[in-house]
Amino acid sequence: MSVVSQAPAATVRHDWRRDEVRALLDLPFADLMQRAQQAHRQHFDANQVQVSTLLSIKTGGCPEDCAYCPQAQRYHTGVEATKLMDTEQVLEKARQAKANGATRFCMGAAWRSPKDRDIPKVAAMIHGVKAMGLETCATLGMLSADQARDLREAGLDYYNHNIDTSPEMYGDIIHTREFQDRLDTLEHVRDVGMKTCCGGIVGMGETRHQRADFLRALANLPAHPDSVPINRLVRVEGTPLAEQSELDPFEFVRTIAVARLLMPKSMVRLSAGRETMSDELQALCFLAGANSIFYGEKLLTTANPEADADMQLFRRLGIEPMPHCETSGTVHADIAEDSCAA
Ligand code: SAM
Ligand code: DTB
Ligand code: SF4
Repeated sequence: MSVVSQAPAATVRHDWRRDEVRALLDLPFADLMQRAQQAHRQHFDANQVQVSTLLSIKTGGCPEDCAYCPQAQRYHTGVEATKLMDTEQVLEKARQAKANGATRFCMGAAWRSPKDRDIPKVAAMIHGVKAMGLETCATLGMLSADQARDLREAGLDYYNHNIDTSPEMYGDIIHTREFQDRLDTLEHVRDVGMKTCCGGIVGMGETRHQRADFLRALANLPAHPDSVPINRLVRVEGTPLAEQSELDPFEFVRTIAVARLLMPKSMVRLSAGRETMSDELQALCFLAGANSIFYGEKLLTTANPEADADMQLFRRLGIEPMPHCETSGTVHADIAEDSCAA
């Protein structure tokens, strides 16, 4: 208790110790939820959730060995490898996403890193999506400094690149690139002024201590990620983690709550894994400070809840989609709506 009370939890810090984070994860559930709510309401309207749509612009056939991933070529998951989509097809999907109320469009590719020749094609997609008034996000694997600059110049707002798990556990999950490679890509992204989207996966067999270390690693990055996707492992047949036992749902909620406390101004995304969550569990995640979701029936290759089900859940909980000018965490709900160009 003493470790927790010494640290005002909702301040923006980059020097979290593992025992402090662990102490937050260990709080009685009601105390943790109350603190997370308080931090959430300090920076956001607790009744607004940001809506992103995800599109796989290049699926499967990935040379990497991420133990959770249905798109790794070496696992037999039934995912068919495709080529990079045509720009016009991508733009059509973005138009649909916008018509359905998304404010951010995230394009994902199953690459270790993009080839330089891919960059102009992706740049054209980004340019077109941005021109529709959507926020743009991409997740294409590792980036060089030059690639990050080119994507920024094409109008990319966010780059998603996850640390995925704690530094300690990383080597058990991925062998084809290092934790440091991830940090390097994040640095290239920050250096060109793009916003970072960085989080990871829980439920891969980690201990609570390792979850604390995963959260600590995120919060101690040189800048807090603007968006923090917290994915619950989707157990896909054929991957090494297919038989992993399910994480206690309250542990998942605790992870969200501590992410909210450590990174109070960031968007915390209740990301993969919602398809198998009850409405009640998702509501608890929103109460814990999650304020973003992926909307639309598919993530990259796995299922997401039906759009109608999400809209119904929003209605039942009195949640409104967040206009995109409020996603930085610095614009409080009290600020007049007319200052928002969304
Ligand atoms: N290939 C790029 C990379 O790995 O950086 C981008 C796409 S990759 C699919 C994006 C993220 O999706 C991963 O970092 C991981 O966090 C998440 N992800 C992949 N498979 C998942 C699964 N089965 N369950 C939960 N999250 C998953
Ligand atoms: C993130 O952290 N989660 C999203 C997004 N970033 C790209 C991807 C989830 C993928 C889940 C497995 C699949 O659908 O293939
Ligand atoms: Fe490839 Fe990304 Fe999947 Fe890893 S997570 S196997 S890099 S698509």
